[in-house]
Amino acid sequence: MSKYDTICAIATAAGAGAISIIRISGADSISTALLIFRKDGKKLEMNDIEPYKAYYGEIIDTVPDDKPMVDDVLMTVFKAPHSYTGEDCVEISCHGSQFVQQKILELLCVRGCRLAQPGEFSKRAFINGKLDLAQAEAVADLIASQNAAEHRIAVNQLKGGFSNELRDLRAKLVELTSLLELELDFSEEDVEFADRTKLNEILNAALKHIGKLTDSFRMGNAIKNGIPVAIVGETNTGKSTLLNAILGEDRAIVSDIEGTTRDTIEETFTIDGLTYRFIDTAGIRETSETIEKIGIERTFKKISEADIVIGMLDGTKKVSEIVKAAKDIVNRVNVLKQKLIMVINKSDLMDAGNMFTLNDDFEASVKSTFEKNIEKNGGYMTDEYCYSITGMDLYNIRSLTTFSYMSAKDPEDVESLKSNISRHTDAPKIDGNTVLVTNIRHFEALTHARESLEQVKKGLDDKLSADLLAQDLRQALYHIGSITGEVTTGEVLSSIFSRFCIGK
Ligand SMILES: Nc1nc2c(ncn2[C@@H]2O[C@H](COP(=O)(O)OP(=O)(O)OP(=O)(O)O)[C@@H](O)[C@H]2O)c(=O)[nH]1
Ligand SMILES: [Mg+2]
Repeated sequence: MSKYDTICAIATAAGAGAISIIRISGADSISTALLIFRKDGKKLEMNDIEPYKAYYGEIIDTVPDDKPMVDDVLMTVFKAPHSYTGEDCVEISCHGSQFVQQKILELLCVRGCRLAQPGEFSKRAFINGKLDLAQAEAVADLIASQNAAEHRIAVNQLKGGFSNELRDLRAKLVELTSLLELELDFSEEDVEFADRTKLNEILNAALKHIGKLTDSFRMGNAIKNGIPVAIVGETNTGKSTLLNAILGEDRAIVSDIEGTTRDTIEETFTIDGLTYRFIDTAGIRETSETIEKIGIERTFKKISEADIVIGMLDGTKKVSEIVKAAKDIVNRVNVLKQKLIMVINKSDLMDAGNMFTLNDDFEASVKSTFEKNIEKNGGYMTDEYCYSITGMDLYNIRSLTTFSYMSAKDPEDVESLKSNISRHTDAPKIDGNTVLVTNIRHFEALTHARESLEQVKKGLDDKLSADLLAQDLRQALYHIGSITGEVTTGEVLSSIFSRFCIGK
Protein backbone atom coordinates (compact mmCIF):
# COMPACT_ATOMS: atom_id res chain seq x y z
CA MET A 1 0.00 0.00 0.00
CA SER A 2 1.56 3.24 -1.08
CA LYS A 3 1.22 6.14 1.25
CA TYR A 4 -0.17 8.00 -1.73
CA ASP A 5 -3.17 5.78 -2.39
CA THR A 6 -6.60 7.29 -1.82
CA ILE A 7 -8.33 6.47 1.44
CA CYS A 8 -11.88 6.93 2.68
CA ALA A 9 -13.71 6.56 5.98
CA ILE A 10 -16.71 7.70 7.93
CA ALA A 11 -15.44 10.62 10.02
CA THR A 12 -18.48 11.03 12.26
CA ALA A 13 -19.47 8.83 15.20
CA ALA A 14 -20.63 5.30 14.50
CA GLY A 15 -24.37 4.66 14.27
CA ALA A 16 -27.27 6.58 12.88
CA GLY A 17 -27.44 10.37 13.15
CA ALA A 18 -28.96 13.36 11.39
CA ILE A 19 -25.95 13.73 9.14
CA SER A 20 -22.70 11.93 8.68
CA ILE A 21 -19.45 12.86 6.96
CA ILE A 22 -17.43 10.64 4.66
CA ARG A 23 -13.85 11.78 4.33
CA ILE A 24 -11.67 10.99 1.33
CA SER A 25 -7.97 11.85 1.02
CA GLY A 26 -5.33 11.19 -1.63
CA ALA A 27 -4.36 12.10 -5.16
CA ASP A 28 -7.48 10.51 -6.68
CA SER A 29 -9.95 11.70 -4.09
CA ILE A 30 -11.58 14.42 -6.20
CA SER A 31 -11.81 12.44 -9.43
CA THR A 32 -13.21 9.42 -7.58
CA ALA A 33 -15.82 11.47 -5.75
CA LEU A 34 -16.90 13.06 -9.02
CA LEU A 35 -17.57 9.59 -10.48
CA ILE A 36 -20.45 9.07 -8.05
CA PHE A 37 -21.64 12.68 -7.65
CA ARG A 38 -24.23 14.40 -9.84
CA LYS A 39 -25.20 18.05 -9.72
CA ASP A 40 -28.56 18.79 -11.35
CA GLY A 41 -28.25 15.35 -12.93
CA LYS A 42 -24.91 16.14 -14.56
CA LYS A 43 -21.44 14.83 -13.84
CA LEU A 44 -18.95 17.58 -12.97
CA GLU A 45 -15.43 17.63 -14.38
CA MET A 46 -12.28 18.51 -12.47
CA ASN A 47 -12.19 21.91 -14.18
CA ASP A 48 -15.69 22.73 -12.94
CA ILE A 49 -14.67 22.36 -9.32
CA GLU A 50 -13.82 25.30 -7.12
CA PRO A 51 -12.19 24.20 -3.88
CA TYR A 52 -13.55 25.20 -0.42
CA LYS A 53 -17.06 25.45 -1.77
CA ALA A 54 -19.90 23.12 -0.86
CA TYR A 55 -21.68 21.49 -3.82
CA TYR A 56 -25.22 20.31 -3.34
CA GLY A 57 -26.08 17.22 -5.37
CA GLU A 58 -26.72 13.52 -5.35
CA ILE A 59 -24.69 10.39 -4.87
CA ILE A 60 -25.74 7.80 -7.38
CA ASP A 61 -25.16 4.11 -7.78
CA THR A 62 -23.63 4.22 -11.24
CA VAL A 63 -23.37 0.77 -12.71
CA PRO A 64 -24.05 1.50 -15.52
CA ASP A 65 -24.40 5.26 -15.44
CA ASP A 66 -27.17 7.24 -13.74
CA LYS A 67 -28.83 4.55 -11.63
CA PRO A 68 -30.95 5.30 -8.58
CA MET A 69 -30.01 8.04 -6.26
CA VAL A 70 -28.40 6.90 -2.99
CA ASP A 71 -28.67 10.20 -1.13
CA ASP A 72 -28.88 13.98 -1.28
CA VAL A 73 -25.49 15.28 -0.17
CA LEU A 74 -23.18 18.25 0.21
CA MET A 75 -19.70 17.76 -1.22
CA THR A 76 -16.74 19.96 -0.25
CA VAL A 77 -13.40 19.78 -2.02
CA PHE A 78 -10.05 20.75 -0.45
CA LYS A 79 -6.99 21.13 -2.65
CA ALA A 80 -3.50 20.08 -1.53
CA PRO A 81 -1.70 21.40 0.41
CA HIS A 82 -4.50 23.37 2.07
CA SER A 83 -6.36 20.50 3.67
CA TYR A 84 -6.22 18.61 6.96
CA THR A 85 -4.00 15.88 5.52
CA GLY A 86 -2.09 18.15 3.14
CA GLU A 87 -3.42 16.06 0.22
CA ASP A 88 -6.42 16.58 -2.05
CA CYS A 89 -9.43 15.85 0.15
CA VAL A 90 -13.19 15.57 -0.25
CA GLU A 91 -15.83 15.56 2.44
CA ILE A 92 -19.27 14.26 1.64
CA SER A 93 -22.00 15.17 4.12
CA CYS A 94 -24.79 12.66 3.73
CA HIS A 95 -27.80 11.68 5.80
CA GLY A 96 -26.78 9.67 8.81
CA SER A 97 -28.32 6.35 7.89
CA GLN A 98 -25.90 3.49 8.41
CA PHE A 99 -26.97 2.01 5.08
CA VAL A 100 -26.25 5.26 3.22
CA GLN A 101 -22.85 5.63 4.88
CA GLN A 102 -21.81 2.08 4.04
CA LYS A 103 -23.16 2.36 0.49
CA ILE A 104 -21.13 5.49 -0.26
CA LEU A 105 -17.99 3.86 1.12
CA GLU A 106 -18.68 0.82 -1.02
CA LEU A 107 -19.16 2.97 -4.16
CA LEU A 108 -15.84 4.72 -3.45
CA CYS A 109 -13.98 1.45 -2.82
CA VAL A 110 -15.31 -0.10 -6.03
CA ARG A 111 -13.76 2.90 -7.80
CA GLY A 112 -10.31 2.47 -6.31
CA CYS A 113 -10.35 4.02 -2.86
CA ARG A 114 -9.25 2.01 0.14
CA LEU A 115 -10.80 2.04 3.63
CA ALA A 116 -8.61 4.10 5.93
CA GLN A 117 -6.85 2.57 8.90
CA PRO A 118 -7.25 4.06 12.37
CA GLY A 119 -5.65 7.51 12.56
CA GLU A 120 -4.53 7.39 8.94
CA PHE A 121 -5.78 10.89 8.08
CA SER A 122 -3.86 12.37 11.00
CA LYS A 123 -0.83 10.26 10.15
CA ARG A 124 -0.83 11.72 6.64
CA ALA A 125 -1.20 15.21 8.12
CA PHE A 126 1.93 14.48 10.17
CA ILE A 127 3.86 13.01 7.22
CA ASN A 128 2.95 16.03 5.10
CA GLY A 129 4.11 18.44 7.79
CA LYS A 130 0.66 19.84 8.63
CA LEU A 131 1.00 18.85 12.30
CA ASP A 132 3.87 17.60 14.39
CA LEU A 133 3.42 14.42 16.36
CA ALA A 134 2.50 16.14 19.63
CA GLN A 135 -0.15 18.14 17.78
CA ALA A 136 -1.54 15.03 16.07
CA GLU A 137 -1.83 13.40 19.48
CA ALA A 138 -3.61 16.52 20.72
CA VAL A 139 -6.29 15.89 18.08
CA ALA A 140 -7.01 12.54 19.74
CA ASP A 141 -7.01 14.17 23.18
CA LEU A 142 -9.31 16.94 22.02
CA ILE A 143 -11.79 14.42 20.68
CA ALA A 144 -11.61 12.45 23.93
CA SER A 145 -11.81 15.48 26.22
CA GLN A 146 -14.66 15.37 28.71
CA ASN A 147 -14.16 18.41 30.88
CA ALA A 148 -13.09 22.03 30.47
CA ALA A 149 -9.56 21.47 31.79
CA GLU A 150 -8.87 18.51 29.50
CA HIS A 151 -10.25 20.45 26.58
CA ARG A 152 -8.11 23.50 27.35
CA ILE A 153 -4.90 21.49 27.56
CA ALA A 154 -5.63 19.65 24.31
CA VAL A 155 -6.40 22.91 22.51
CA ASN A 156 -3.14 24.47 23.76
CA GLN A 157 -1.19 21.44 22.59
CA LEU A 158 -2.96 21.43 19.24
CA LYS A 159 -2.17 25.10 18.73
CA GLY A 160 1.48 24.20 19.24
CA GLY A 161 2.03 25.49 22.80
CA PHE A 162 3.82 22.34 23.87
CA SER A 163 5.74 22.09 20.61
CA ASN A 164 7.00 25.66 21.08
CA GLU A 165 8.26 24.82 24.56
CA LEU A 166 10.12 21.87 23.10
CA ARG A 167 11.54 24.04 20.35
CA ASP A 168 12.96 26.41 22.99
CA LEU A 169 14.42 23.49 24.84
CA ARG A 170 15.89 22.05 21.68
CA ALA A 171 17.42 25.40 20.79
CA LYS A 172 19.22 25.46 24.14
CA LEU A 173 20.59 21.97 23.59
CA VAL A 174 21.60 22.68 20.00
CA GLU A 175 23.53 25.70 21.23
CA LEU A 176 25.29 23.49 23.77
CA THR A 177 26.10 20.87 21.15
CA SER A 178 27.51 23.42 18.77
CA LEU A 179 29.71 24.90 21.48
CA LEU A 180 31.04 21.44 22.23
CA GLU A 181 31.47 20.52 18.60
CA LEU A 182 33.51 23.62 18.01
CA GLU A 183 35.81 22.34 20.68
CA LEU A 184 35.86 18.90 19.06
CA ASP A 185 36.98 20.31 15.71
CA PHE A 186 40.01 21.75 17.34
CA SER A 187 40.67 19.02 19.83
CA GLU A 188 44.00 18.06 18.30
CA GLU A 189 45.36 21.44 19.14
CA ASP A 190 44.34 20.71 22.70
CA VAL A 191 42.40 23.88 23.17
CA GLU A 192 39.34 24.10 25.40
CA PHE A 193 37.17 26.47 23.41
CA ALA A 194 33.87 25.96 25.07
CA ASP A 195 33.54 28.12 28.10
CA ARG A 196 32.54 25.57 30.70
CA THR A 197 30.81 28.15 32.88
CA LYS A 198 28.60 29.11 29.96
CA LEU A 199 27.96 25.43 29.23
CA ASN A 200 26.91 24.88 32.80
CA GLU A 201 24.58 27.85 32.70
CA ILE A 202 22.77 26.68 29.56
CA LEU A 203 22.66 23.15 30.87
CA ASN A 204 21.11 24.19 34.16
CA ALA A 205 18.50 26.24 32.34
CA ALA A 206 17.66 23.25 30.15
CA LEU A 207 17.43 20.92 33.13
CA LYS A 208 15.15 23.34 34.92
CA HIS A 209 12.94 23.59 31.85
CA ILE A 210 12.69 19.80 31.47
CA GLY A 211 12.05 19.50 35.21
CA LYS A 212 9.13 21.89 34.95
CA LEU A 213 7.64 19.87 32.10
CA THR A 214 8.08 16.46 33.73
CA ASP A 215 6.69 17.79 37.02
CA SER A 216 3.60 18.98 35.18
CA PHE A 217 2.79 15.39 34.22
CA ARG A 218 1.39 14.68 37.68
CA MET A 219 -1.19 17.40 37.20
CA GLY A 220 -1.66 16.72 33.48
CA ASN A 221 -2.30 13.07 34.11
CA ALA A 222 -4.65 13.89 36.98
CA ILE A 223 -6.74 16.10 34.73
CA LYS A 224 -6.83 13.54 31.97
CA ASN A 225 -7.49 10.45 34.07
CA GLY A 226 -8.83 11.86 37.35
CA ILE A 227 -6.88 12.92 40.44
CA PRO A 228 -5.70 9.66 41.98
CA VAL A 229 -6.94 9.10 45.55
CA ALA A 230 -5.68 5.86 47.10
CA ILE A 231 -7.65 4.39 50.01
CA VAL A 232 -5.14 2.42 52.03
CA GLY A 233 -4.78 0.71 55.37
CA GLU A 234 -4.68 -2.64 57.10
CA THR A 235 -7.16 -5.38 56.24
CA ASN A 236 -10.74 -4.98 57.44
CA THR A 237 -10.46 -1.27 58.24
CA GLY A 238 -13.41 -0.51 55.92
CA LYS A 239 -11.70 0.68 52.72
CA SER A 240 -14.08 -1.09 50.36
CA THR A 241 -17.04 0.07 52.44
CA LEU A 242 -15.81 3.64 51.97
CA LEU A 243 -15.29 3.25 48.22
CA ASN A 244 -18.84 1.95 47.85
CA ALA A 245 -20.21 4.77 50.00
CA ILE A 246 -18.42 7.42 47.94
CA LEU A 247 -19.61 5.96 44.65
CA GLY A 248 -23.08 5.22 45.97
CA GLU A 249 -22.99 1.69 44.57
CA ASP A 250 -21.81 -1.76 45.58
CA ARG A 251 -18.68 -1.73 43.50
CA ALA A 252 -16.29 -3.63 45.76
CA ILE A 253 -16.96 -6.74 47.83
CA VAL A 254 -17.24 -5.98 51.54
CA SER A 255 -16.88 -8.68 54.19
CA ASP A 256 -15.56 -9.14 57.69
CA ILE A 257 -12.99 -11.61 56.36
CA GLU A 258 -9.51 -10.06 56.42
CA GLY A 259 -7.95 -9.79 52.99
CA THR A 260 -11.22 -9.53 51.05
CA THR A 261 -9.87 -7.12 48.43
CA ARG A 262 -7.01 -8.76 46.53
CA ASP A 263 -6.54 -6.44 43.59
CA THR A 264 -6.89 -2.69 43.22
CA ILE A 265 -10.28 -1.36 42.15
CA GLU A 266 -10.47 2.05 40.45
CA GLU A 267 -13.53 4.19 39.79
CA THR A 268 -13.86 7.86 38.94
CA PHE A 269 -16.18 10.20 40.76
CA THR A 270 -16.68 13.94 40.42
CA ILE A 271 -16.66 16.23 43.47
CA ASP A 272 -17.14 19.98 43.03
CA GLY A 273 -16.48 19.75 39.28
CA LEU A 274 -13.17 17.87 39.57
CA THR A 275 -12.79 14.24 38.63
CA TYR A 276 -11.11 11.98 41.14
CA ARG A 277 -9.98 8.42 40.59
CA PHE A 278 -10.66 6.51 43.80
CA ILE A 279 -8.51 3.45 44.24
CA ASP A 280 -9.55 0.79 46.72
CA THR A 281 -6.54 -1.33 47.59
CA ALA A 282 -5.72 -4.69 49.13
CA GLY A 283 -5.39 -4.35 52.89
CA ILE A 284 -1.83 -4.30 54.22
CA ARG A 285 -0.80 -7.20 56.45
CA GLU A 286 1.92 -9.82 56.77
CA THR A 287 0.95 -12.75 54.59
CA SER A 288 2.56 -15.74 52.97
CA GLU A 289 -0.23 -16.08 50.44
CA THR A 290 1.18 -15.45 46.95
CA ILE A 291 -1.81 -13.71 45.37
CA GLU A 292 -2.42 -11.52 48.39
CA LYS A 293 1.28 -10.57 48.42
CA ILE A 294 1.04 -9.41 44.79
CA GLY A 295 -2.07 -7.42 45.74
CA ILE A 296 -0.23 -5.72 48.61
CA GLU A 297 2.70 -4.87 46.31
CA ARG A 298 0.14 -3.18 44.07
CA THR A 299 -1.16 -1.25 47.06
CA PHE A 300 2.33 0.14 47.69
CA LYS A 301 2.66 1.13 44.04
CA LYS A 302 -0.73 2.89 44.11
CA ILE A 303 0.25 4.77 47.27
CA SER A 304 3.35 6.14 45.55
CA GLU A 305 1.35 7.20 42.48
CA ALA A 306 -1.52 8.86 44.35
CA ASP A 307 -1.94 12.60 44.82
CA ILE A 308 -4.16 12.10 47.81
CA VAL A 309 -3.85 9.17 50.19
CA ILE A 310 -6.69 8.32 52.54
CA GLY A 311 -5.01 6.43 55.37
CA MET A 312 -7.70 4.34 56.99
CA LEU A 313 -7.33 3.10 60.55
CA ASP A 314 -9.62 0.75 62.45
CA GLY A 315 -10.99 2.48 65.54
CA THR A 316 -11.91 -0.81 67.18
CA LYS A 317 -8.25 -1.78 67.48
CA LYS A 318 -6.01 -1.04 70.46
CA VAL A 319 -4.54 2.46 70.55
CA SER A 320 -0.99 1.10 70.19
CA GLU A 321 -2.04 -0.86 67.10
CA ILE A 322 -3.74 2.17 65.56
CA VAL A 323 -0.64 4.30 66.09
CA LYS A 324 1.61 1.61 64.62
CA ALA A 325 -0.63 1.31 61.52
CA ALA A 326 -0.67 5.11 61.16
CA LYS A 327 3.14 5.28 61.27
CA ASP A 328 3.33 2.56 58.66
CA ILE A 329 1.15 4.61 56.30
CA VAL A 330 3.08 7.85 56.92
CA ASN A 331 6.29 6.01 56.06
CA ARG A 332 4.94 5.07 52.67
CA VAL A 333 3.96 8.53 51.42
CA ASN A 334 5.97 11.62 50.58
CA VAL A 335 4.18 14.22 52.66
CA LEU A 336 5.85 17.05 50.73
CA LYS A 337 4.22 15.96 47.49
CA GLN A 338 1.15 13.99 48.52
CA LYS A 339 -1.81 14.92 50.65
CA LEU A 340 -2.45 12.47 53.43
CA ILE A 341 -5.89 12.37 55.00
CA MET A 342 -5.88 10.15 58.06
CA VAL A 343 -9.25 8.76 59.19
CA ILE A 344 -10.12 6.52 62.08
CA ASN A 345 -13.04 4.44 60.91
CA LYS A 346 -15.80 2.54 62.71
CA SER A 347 -16.34 5.41 65.13
CA ASP A 348 -19.82 3.99 65.75
CA LEU A 349 -18.19 1.04 67.51
CA MET A 350 -15.64 3.03 69.49
CA ASP A 351 -15.96 3.64 73.19
CA ALA A 352 -15.31 7.06 74.61
CA GLY A 353 -12.28 5.86 76.58
CA ASN A 354 -10.49 4.74 73.44
CA MET A 355 -11.21 8.07 71.74
CA PHE A 356 -9.92 9.91 74.77
CA THR A 357 -6.56 8.08 74.76
CA LEU A 358 -6.24 8.49 71.01
CA ASN A 359 -6.88 12.22 71.14
CA ASP A 360 -4.05 12.46 73.62
CA ASP A 361 -1.58 10.02 72.10
CA PHE A 362 -1.97 10.20 68.39
CA GLU A 363 -0.28 13.45 67.51
CA ALA A 364 2.55 12.96 69.98
CA SER A 365 3.27 9.46 68.72
CA VAL A 366 3.01 10.06 65.00
CA LYS A 367 4.70 13.45 64.86
CA SER A 368 8.25 12.12 64.87
CA THR A 369 7.38 9.83 61.94
CA PHE A 370 6.22 12.90 60.02
CA GLU A 371 9.44 14.70 60.88
CA LYS A 372 11.54 11.82 59.53
CA ASN A 373 9.40 11.69 56.40
CA ILE A 374 9.90 15.40 55.73
CA GLU A 375 13.67 15.16 56.18
CA LYS A 376 13.91 12.03 54.04
CA ASN A 377 12.14 13.87 51.22
CA GLY A 378 14.39 16.90 51.39
CA GLY A 379 12.23 19.26 53.45
CA TYR A 380 12.73 20.64 56.91
CA MET A 381 10.68 21.56 59.93
CA THR A 382 10.33 24.34 62.35
CA ASP A 383 8.18 24.15 65.46
CA GLU A 384 5.07 25.14 63.55
CA TYR A 385 5.58 24.45 59.88
CA CYS A 386 7.11 22.06 57.46
CA TYR A 387 8.99 23.46 54.49
CA SER A 388 10.10 22.09 51.15
CA ILE A 389 13.66 22.61 49.94
CA THR A 390 12.54 25.60 47.93
CA GLY A 391 11.62 27.17 51.25
CA MET A 392 7.93 27.09 50.53
CA ASP A 393 5.81 26.98 53.62
CA LEU A 394 3.82 23.81 53.12
CA TYR A 395 1.86 22.66 56.12
CA ASN A 396 1.13 23.51 59.62
CA ILE A 397 2.42 20.53 61.56
CA ARG A 398 -0.77 20.27 63.52
CA SER A 399 -2.90 19.94 60.43
CA LEU A 400 -0.51 17.34 59.08
CA THR A 401 -0.63 15.15 62.16
CA THR A 402 -4.33 15.27 62.89
CA PHE A 403 -7.00 12.79 61.94
CA SER A 404 -10.74 12.60 62.00
CA TYR A 405 -13.16 9.99 63.22
CA MET A 406 -15.72 8.62 60.85
CA SER A 407 -17.98 5.74 60.09
CA ALA A 408 -17.92 4.63 56.47
CA LYS A 409 -21.48 3.47 57.10
CA ASP A 410 -22.69 6.96 57.99
CA PRO A 411 -23.63 9.03 54.91
CA GLU A 412 -22.98 12.32 56.71
CA ASP A 413 -19.44 11.30 57.60
CA VAL A 414 -18.82 10.23 54.01
CA GLU A 415 -20.07 13.61 52.78
CA SER A 416 -17.74 15.49 55.09
CA LEU A 417 -14.81 13.31 53.95
CA LYS A 418 -15.69 14.24 50.36
CA SER A 419 -15.51 17.93 51.18
CA ASN A 420 -12.27 17.33 53.00
CA ILE A 421 -10.85 15.73 49.84
CA SER A 422 -12.05 18.65 47.80
CA ARG A 423 -10.37 21.08 50.23
CA HIS A 424 -7.11 19.16 49.88
CA THR A 425 -7.07 19.60 46.12
CA ASP A 426 -5.35 22.54 44.51
CA ALA A 427 -7.72 23.23 41.66
CA PRO A 428 -5.65 23.43 38.50
CA LYS A 429 -5.51 26.91 37.03
CA ILE A 430 -5.44 26.46 33.32
CA ASP A 431 -5.43 29.32 30.86
CA GLY A 432 -4.62 29.70 27.18
CA ASN A 433 -0.88 29.41 27.85
CA THR A 434 -0.75 26.51 30.25
CA VAL A 435 1.40 23.72 28.96
CA LEU A 436 1.00 20.47 30.80
CA VAL A 437 2.42 17.11 29.85
CA THR A 438 -0.55 14.75 29.73
CA ASN A 439 0.80 12.00 27.52
CA ILE A 440 2.80 9.15 29.03
CA ARG A 441 4.89 8.85 25.83
CA HIS A 442 5.93 12.48 26.15
CA PHE A 443 6.60 12.07 29.84
CA GLU A 444 8.86 9.09 29.21
CA ALA A 445 10.78 10.84 26.44
CA LEU A 446 11.32 13.89 28.66
CA THR A 447 12.46 11.68 31.53
CA HIS A 448 15.03 10.00 29.26
CA ALA A 449 16.17 13.41 28.01
CA ARG A 450 16.56 14.57 31.58
CA GLU A 451 18.65 11.50 32.42
CA SER A 452 20.93 12.15 29.45
CA LEU A 453 21.33 15.79 30.45
CA GLU A 454 22.17 14.78 34.00
CA GLN A 455 24.92 12.63 32.50
CA VAL A 456 26.21 15.67 30.66
CA LYS A 457 26.17 17.65 33.88
CA LYS A 458 28.05 14.93 35.70
CA GLY A 459 30.48 14.74 32.79
CA LEU A 460 31.11 18.47 32.99
CA ASP A 461 31.79 18.18 36.72
CA ASP A 462 34.14 15.26 36.09
CA LYS A 463 35.81 17.24 33.28
CA LEU A 464 35.05 14.61 30.66
CA SER A 465 36.14 15.24 27.08
CA ALA A 466 33.89 17.13 24.70
CA ASP A 467 33.16 14.11 22.50
CA LEU A 468 31.74 12.13 25.41
CA LEU A 469 29.61 15.06 26.51
CA ALA A 470 28.37 15.61 22.96
CA GLN A 471 27.28 11.99 22.78
CA ASP A 472 24.95 12.35 25.79
CA LEU A 473 23.69 15.66 24.45
CA ARG A 474 22.78 14.09 21.14
CA GLN A 475 20.92 11.41 23.08
CA ALA A 476 18.92 14.10 24.91
CA LEU A 477 18.15 15.82 21.61
CA TYR A 478 17.01 12.52 20.18
CA HIS A 479 14.50 11.98 23.00
CA ILE A 480 13.08 15.48 22.68
CA GLY A 481 12.86 15.12 18.91
CA SER A 482 10.90 11.91 19.35
CA ILE A 483 8.05 13.83 20.99
CA THR A 484 7.31 16.07 18.05
CA GLY A 485 8.30 13.35 15.59
CA GLU A 486 11.48 14.92 14.20
CA VAL A 487 13.12 11.59 14.87
CA THR A 488 10.93 8.54 15.05
CA THR A 489 10.64 5.08 13.59
CA GLY A 490 7.79 3.75 11.47
CA GLU A 491 7.00 1.35 14.27
CA VAL A 492 6.50 4.15 16.80
CA LEU A 493 4.29 6.02 14.34
CA SER A 494 2.12 2.98 13.70
CA SER A 495 1.69 2.37 17.38
CA ILE A 496 0.68 5.98 18.04
CA PHE A 497 -1.81 6.27 15.20
CA SER A 498 -3.31 2.83 15.66
CA ARG A 499 -4.78 4.14 18.93
CA PHE A 500 -6.80 6.72 17.02
CA CYS A 501 -10.26 5.94 15.66
CA ILE A 502 -10.93 5.28 12.03
CA GLY A 503 -11.77 8.52 10.25
CA LYS A 504 -9.46 10.68 12.40
N1 LIG B 1 -19.67 -0.86 62.37
C1 LIG B 1 -18.96 -0.54 61.30
N2 LIG B 1 -18.52 -1.51 60.50
C2 LIG B 1 -17.80 -1.17 59.40
C3 LIG B 1 -17.51 0.19 59.09
N3 LIG B 1 -16.78 0.21 57.96
C4 LIG B 1 -16.64 -1.08 57.56
N4 LIG B 1 -17.25 -1.91 58.43
C5 LIG B 1 -17.28 -3.38 58.38
O1 LIG B 1 -15.96 -3.86 58.48
C6 LIG B 1 -15.79 -5.03 57.69
C7 LIG B 1 -14.65 -4.86 56.71
O2 LIG B 1 -15.02 -3.91 55.74
P1 LIG B 1 -14.35 -3.82 54.30
O3 LIG B 1 -14.88 -2.60 53.65
O4 LIG B 1 -14.50 -5.09 53.56
O5 LIG B 1 -12.85 -3.63 54.74
P2 LIG B 1 -11.55 -3.51 53.82
O6 LIG B 1 -10.67 -2.52 54.46
O7 LIG B 1 -11.93 -3.30 52.41
O8 LIG B 1 -10.92 -4.96 54.03
P3 LIG B 1 -9.89 -5.75 53.06
O9 LIG B 1 -10.42 -5.71 51.68
O10 LIG B 1 -9.88 -7.11 53.63
O11 LIG B 1 -8.56 -5.07 53.21
C8 LIG B 1 -17.13 -5.29 57.03
O12 LIG B 1 -17.83 -6.23 57.79
C9 LIG B 1 -17.82 -3.94 57.09
O13 LIG B 1 -19.22 -4.03 57.09
C10 LIG B 1 -17.99 1.20 60.00
O14 LIG B 1 -17.75 2.41 59.83
N5 LIG B 1 -18.71 0.78 61.07
MG1 LIG C 1 -11.59 -4.33 50.75
